[in-house]
Amino acid sequence: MDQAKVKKPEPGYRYEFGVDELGTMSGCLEAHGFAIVKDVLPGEIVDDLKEAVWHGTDPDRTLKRGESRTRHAWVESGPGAWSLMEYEPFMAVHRHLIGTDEMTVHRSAAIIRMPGSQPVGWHSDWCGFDDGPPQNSGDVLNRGLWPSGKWLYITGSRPVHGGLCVIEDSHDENWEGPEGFNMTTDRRSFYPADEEEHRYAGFDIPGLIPLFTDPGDMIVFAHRTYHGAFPNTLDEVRLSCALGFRDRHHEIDVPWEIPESGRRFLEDLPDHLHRYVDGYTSIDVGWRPA
Ligand SMILES: O=C(O)CCC(=O)C(=O)O
Ligand SMILES: [Fe+2]
Repeated sequence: MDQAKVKKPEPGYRYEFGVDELGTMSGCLEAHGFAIVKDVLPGEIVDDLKEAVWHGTDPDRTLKRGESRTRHAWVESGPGAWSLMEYEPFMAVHRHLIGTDEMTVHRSAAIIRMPGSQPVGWHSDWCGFDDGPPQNSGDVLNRGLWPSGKWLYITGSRPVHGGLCVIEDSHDENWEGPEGFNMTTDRRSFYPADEEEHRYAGFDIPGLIPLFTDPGDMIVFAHRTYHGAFPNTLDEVRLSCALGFRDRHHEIDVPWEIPESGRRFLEDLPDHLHRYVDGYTSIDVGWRPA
């Protein structure tokens, strides 16, 4: 597929909103499973975040062409990441999405995708299709019903640059996969009906919405929404990060010890931001049941 030919979609409804249109933004999120909030961050903050993504994810700049790396619990990497909580217009979007100002940091991540990096196969981040005993950290943290994706693509999202895409309406409980595709056994992904089960990573899918965003925009999607990312075909590094919250009254009893970097974060975080870490769980992505 020639990614350069992929056009910005016109699905017949509005999915881009200003920071002063959060009510209609939520309407789109509820109806179609995704929305874009335009210009949440000014250029200076975007520039600081680029530094913070490198610092938290690949401080020695060792990544090579074709590689990608994800830093989990990126908020723990230092002031460059956590000071995002001091930027009120950003926090206002989160208060709106979570429905309260009593929020605690839930999950955060930063991703670097080098030129030539591979696509991200289709998946839902939600782990609530199965409600059995948790098998990994995702089963512990990703079974909530609040919006899962709250991404900042701080080098912009474009198909040629490893941009994000979603499938419209795929957040619906009764969604059975795109036409011509079967759901995987775990329901976290889908694959062409005439192939063996796997996580599909192609982009010829009915309902596909390739997202085109500017560096200060926020991409929001619902907990079940299926999404994937194009390969990065440009000679420019793709950077993205996310810092998400949950209602602090939604307590999560985690089976792991808070790792060292999480303990240091809680110690170093300035007092005025402590209101956002009541019940903070950090993450141990290697955790498995005994
Ligand atoms: O890198 C991307 O664009 C998508 C990442 C993603 O969906 C994830 O980390 O769950
Ligand atoms: Fe995802």
